[in-house]
Amino acid sequence: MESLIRVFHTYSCKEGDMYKLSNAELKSLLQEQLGDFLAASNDPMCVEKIMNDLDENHDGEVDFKEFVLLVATLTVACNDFFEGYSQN
Ligand SMILES: [Ca+2]
Ligand SMILES: [Ca+2]
Repeated sequence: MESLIRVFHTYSCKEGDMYKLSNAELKSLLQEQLGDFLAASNDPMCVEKIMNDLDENHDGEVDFKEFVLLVATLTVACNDFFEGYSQN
């Protein structure tokens, strides 16, 4: 859980609200942390879809609570990837 917070904050503090991921921040988080997953999904709209799905309160940004939902979803979809990631 702690490493999740660290990853989230690394990206969330780049611009705007320090505790929320903007579209651009989310995109670089996904591309840098989940590049293999996105490549495997073979869907150029993937990031936008994820963003829309995640932004529960429709403020255009993803807060930590919303981010945790993403991780839960992706963990189910891609369990092996996250098991490998957490060991690094
Ligand atoms: Ca931000
Ligand atoms: Ca939101």
